[in-house]
Amino acid sequence: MRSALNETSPENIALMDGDVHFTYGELARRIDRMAGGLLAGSRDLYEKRVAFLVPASVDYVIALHGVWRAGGIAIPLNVASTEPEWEHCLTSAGVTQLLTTEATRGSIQRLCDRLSIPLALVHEVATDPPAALPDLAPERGAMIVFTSGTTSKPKGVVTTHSNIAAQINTLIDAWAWQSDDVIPLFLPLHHVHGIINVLSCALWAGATVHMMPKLDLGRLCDQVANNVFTVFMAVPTIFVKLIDYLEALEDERSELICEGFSNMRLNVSGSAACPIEVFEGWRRLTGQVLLERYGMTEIGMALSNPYVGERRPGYVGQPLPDVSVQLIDEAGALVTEEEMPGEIRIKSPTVFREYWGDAEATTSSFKDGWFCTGDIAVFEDGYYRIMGRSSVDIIKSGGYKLSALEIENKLLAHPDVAEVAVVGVADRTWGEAVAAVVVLKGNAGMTVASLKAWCDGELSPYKIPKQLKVVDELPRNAMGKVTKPSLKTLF
Ligand code: MLC
Ligand code: AMP
Repeated sequence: MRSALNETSPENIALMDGDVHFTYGELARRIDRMAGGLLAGSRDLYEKRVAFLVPASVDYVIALHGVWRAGGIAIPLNVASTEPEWEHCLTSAGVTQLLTTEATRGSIQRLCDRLSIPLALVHEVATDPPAALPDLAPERGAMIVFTSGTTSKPKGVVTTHSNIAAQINTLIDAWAWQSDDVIPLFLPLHHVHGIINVLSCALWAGATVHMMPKLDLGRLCDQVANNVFTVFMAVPTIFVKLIDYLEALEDERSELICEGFSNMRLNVSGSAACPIEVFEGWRRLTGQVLLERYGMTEIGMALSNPYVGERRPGYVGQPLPDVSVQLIDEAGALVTEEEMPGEIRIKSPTVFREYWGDAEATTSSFKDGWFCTGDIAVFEDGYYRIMGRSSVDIIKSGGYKLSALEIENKLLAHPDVAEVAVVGVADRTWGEAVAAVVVLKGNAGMTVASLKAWCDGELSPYKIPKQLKVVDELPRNAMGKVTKPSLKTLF
């Protein structure tokens, strides 16, 4: 893979960063200069891990592609994380260099100094590229994305150049990406939805991406009303927020924006279950029939409603090309009958190589060569429907996958907390909201506000509990294990 950047029309606009545009030709030159600077005279970075803390901007793309081009493994960090969270990523992945910007340097400089990781600003690194950049075998590691799971700390998912190429190609074909597409990118750029489905597909197709460092509904809708975009991709929470926003506007303005959405060729929802009310609400307002798809950091996208054909509300469609799907029941047998639930297992060229530095977790996540997703689905009348997850310890809030165990471990460090259990409770906006059930020490008191204040700087804002119940004791089963499903009824 050269660098996953379309090379057929160098004069086409690849990126809009605020009011400034960058053509494909200009971007390719900047990426090569970045690669040259990272190589600093050596021939190849040989999978050296280079992390970057860069907001959505042209610098982000230069950092990501520059590392790829130089043969390193790119590790995009969450700009909203806290120092302990970054420290886990940097140390567990053995990061040896960090790239950042003037705006973000202040928040990570102290950590890099403490960990003795050299830090550089993206624009300072670039030099003249060497005559030859390394030739990259497809099976070489390209990226590590950190994802939460059933373990306390997030795991680093390593994808190869070949995995990334397969993840992009399958979507380009399935959703008919074209070089005249224009898409807004407001999703976080440390997860595959933003990195692969939006940014990488667009840059491979030769399309234009509008980089937005933050979701700003007003500014976004101004551009939608001006018919700037042809494709729109978001998580269900964003469609909920948009529906509320549009319904609160005066009729004339709302109609203009809805027409802008209606004129697009494709609106996609994913990363969490799209409630049928949201699917219907969006169709009522904009006329767009949302295309819902299902994916995961470890596998890219696996199931999708059709681009042409029936998009069924509440369903995630069929396997994408080259993706094989099995449902396995609790007894470990292949589900062969319709309407019988089973765990989704995947075999596909899109499936990741390994969890970085965790051979045991890698091995145990595969059975007979199939990746075990932990998601439960049924197959009904030609379409898959996601029913939930096998683990109560995984919470999906606003599209982010959160580990209840990670949040519990942090809350246990609170001086007044004796015991704690964290669960996800149904929430109209977030899908699931983080809720904590706490047993306090002695006569201590606690409110949601005081808990939130304590969590500030310890946990990324979206992991901080939104609801709290103080109880005398946690309900446990005969084995002494907290019965989490029963806790959800407290809220
Ligand atoms: C923000 N907040 C959240 C939250 N996002 N709370 C819970 N869950 C979330 N996801 C809280 C903040 O802590 C803050 O709380 C308040 O909301 C306002 O913060 P904000 O940053 O201004 O919110 P907003 O910009 O509106 O962010 C909402 C969002 C964002 C939906 C745009 O969460 C988002 O970008 N989510 C997408 C995540 C994603 O891309 N996932 C894909 C993973 S890959 P307070 O208390 O301080 O006011 C994957 C595979 C696949 O899943 O299939 O795609
Ligand atoms: P992540 O680990 O952040 O990549 O999140 C992947 C998880 O998001 C999957 O394992 C599912 O649980 C969930 N997910 C993604 N898309 C959908 C969808 N369309 N419906 C339901 N859950 C989804």
